Amino acid sequence: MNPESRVYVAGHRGLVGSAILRRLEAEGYDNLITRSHAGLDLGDPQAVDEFFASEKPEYIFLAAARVGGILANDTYPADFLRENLTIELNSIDAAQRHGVRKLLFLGSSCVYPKFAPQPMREEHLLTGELEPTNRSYAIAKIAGIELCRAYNKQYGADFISVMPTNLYGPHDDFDLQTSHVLPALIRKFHEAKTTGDRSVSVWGTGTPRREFMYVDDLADACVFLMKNYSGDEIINVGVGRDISVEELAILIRNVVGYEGAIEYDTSKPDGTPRKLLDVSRLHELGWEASTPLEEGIRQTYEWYLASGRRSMETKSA
Ligand code: GFB
Repeated sequence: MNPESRVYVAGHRGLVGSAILRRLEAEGYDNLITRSHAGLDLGDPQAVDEFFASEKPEYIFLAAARVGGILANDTYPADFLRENLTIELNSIDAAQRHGVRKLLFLGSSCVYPKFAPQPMREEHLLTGELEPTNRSYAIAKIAGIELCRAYNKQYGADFISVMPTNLYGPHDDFDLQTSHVLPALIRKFHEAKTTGDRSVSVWGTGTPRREFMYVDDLADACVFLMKNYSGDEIINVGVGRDISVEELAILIRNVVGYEGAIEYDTSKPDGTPRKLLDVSRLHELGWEASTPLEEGIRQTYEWYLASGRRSMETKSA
């Protein structure tokens, strides 16, 4: 892959796809191909086929997906399963039939068993029961991994699968019903600071542990792996450290500058007790994350504030 290559970033308006696009643009790629959801429905096999026939992408970052936090996954399992399966099947199959040189598929750390040994190594895939709150999403992502492997084996394709840890950053979803914990807490603390609320509600017990990676680091890792790795083995992408939800809440409260209390709503699920990836395989390949968590949270909070200003400006324009 080089700056002249025809590179399709699927899902370029989302958290991950927008970061990959920024990363490639910064490196001078000038044959980037993108489509909004309205411009191309990846759930429609015929539309996908026509798009591949006309655009002839050589490299694909498959970052299009139905994603969401613990509540959205638990409430809409059929949507998460159906939409992710169809996106993966249509894109991966078309990539093979239209001679795409290489495809990078983005999975998720939730493909690993709920009680996998920590940190979770790539070989722990398919060794135990999944976490029930996101089993449908996880099974769709496991199917994506298997599609890549099967197309490599049967057709000699060069499709790789990358398992990112919990991600955050610019263009994240800040809707409290569908978002992940980090953007949700940025919004909750910011709104409580603005309105003067005496406390903020954090879901669950605060004890679950998660690993958080700034999405620009993930984008860098994806470009690195596209250039430097081929094979059937999945590759974990994370920072190698985790923190509890309680520690995260305190960190975000400090960044936002909120002085009220934190309350735990134990009617909401905790989900997996711990999710930390073993990233030694990625380190051996020669890549490590660089953005410290507090710095990434600051940048995300700044983006959140600016995006609020942008939407106010759009409304008043
Ligand atoms: O980020 P999150 O929604 O997803 O939740 P998962 C992580 C933890 O934060 C859970 C707690 O223990 C939540 O109960 N939490 C506390 C909150 N306050 C909040 C809040 O206001 N909003 C949210 N959303 N959580 C997802 C999977 O699991 O992780 C997906 O459902 C995917 O499939 C994604 O794998 C990366 O880490 O539990």
